[in-house]
Amino acid sequence: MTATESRLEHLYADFAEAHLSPLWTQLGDLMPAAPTSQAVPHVWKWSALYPLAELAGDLVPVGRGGERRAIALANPGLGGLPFATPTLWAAIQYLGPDETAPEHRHSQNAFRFVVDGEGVWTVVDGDPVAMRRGDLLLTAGWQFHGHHNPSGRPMAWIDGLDIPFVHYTDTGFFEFGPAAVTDRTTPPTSRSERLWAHPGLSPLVRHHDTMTSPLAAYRWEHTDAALRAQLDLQDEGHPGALTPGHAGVRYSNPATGGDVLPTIRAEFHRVRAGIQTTPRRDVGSCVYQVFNGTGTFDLGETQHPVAKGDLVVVPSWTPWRVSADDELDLFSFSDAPIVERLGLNRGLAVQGAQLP
Ligand code: 1HN
Repeated sequence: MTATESRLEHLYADFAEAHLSPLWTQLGDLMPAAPTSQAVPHVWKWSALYPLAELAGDLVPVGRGGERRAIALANPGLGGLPFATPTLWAAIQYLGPDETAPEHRHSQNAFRFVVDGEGVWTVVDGDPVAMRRGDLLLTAGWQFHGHHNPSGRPMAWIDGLDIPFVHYTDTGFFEFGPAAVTDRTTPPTSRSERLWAHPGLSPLVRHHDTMTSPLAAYRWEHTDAALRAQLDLQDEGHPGALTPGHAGVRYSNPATGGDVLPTIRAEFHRVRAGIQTTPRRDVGSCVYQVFNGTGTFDLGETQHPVAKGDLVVVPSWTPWRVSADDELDLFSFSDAPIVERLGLNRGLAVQGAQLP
């Protein structure tokens, strides 16, 4: 070893001792030419998830402390962390007959999406919100919420939260509420819908929070009708669908037209039988759940057949597309509001999205 090499070795040892780290050895890792996510494309099959949630229902009580019988998707690329992507948390939650998930609130924003079943009410800041097949239900950060199941049948749904983002930014607070939900009535329509779910009409009430939708429930009848209309209009020769055979809607805040939550975007897509979507790659990560139908997700180099209930993670900058075998209905959520508000968006359709 030359004298210089020996002095360099000491320099690196001194850096480590002093908790310092030289950029020149790490630039490629810290600043790749394009995003290289640690998260990997992955599919969780509903046929595997649901029986495990059912088993947890038999064996694990739900109550104060544990709070929720929710089983999170742990992306195989994220070293065992209970995170679906670097920003998004996703889980299957299961509530048995006559069970209650106690009230609490947290900074993390949350939603539920129901792939099947009904019979649970989620009580959001005292407003009982029925949960039914195809509905998107919101719980914005710091709203008290608990769930109860008076239906006599178990129910499962998916939860999506910005837990990883709040974790990495050290911005989370949490508070317990009552162990029993405050309002156990079971109205078919929440107070938030009675105020806010009239198309094109905003009530003349105070609503100062512009980052969070005041509407707690987006009902399947409306989503389904909007998608059907897009495809019908296309058939009639009018502009409507996104691309031929592919209809899409974004769930929006009726007060602003913006995203439903400050950190999470939610969408629903319908792809006709035999149609393949335009390949894309986007900055930021996304999770899909198959609501109905069968098809194949191409994620980078890999192909994944999917069926009802399956959950698919598309990491940042992964080229992907979907092909529908029969008509394919897809719910999706992403961290796009974070990416867009911070000016980091570089979404690309077609160009750059090379797929085999
Ligand atoms: C939560 O409150 C729910 O309300 C679901 O259903 C998952 C994960 C971590 C912390 C709070 C819910 C959660 C959660």
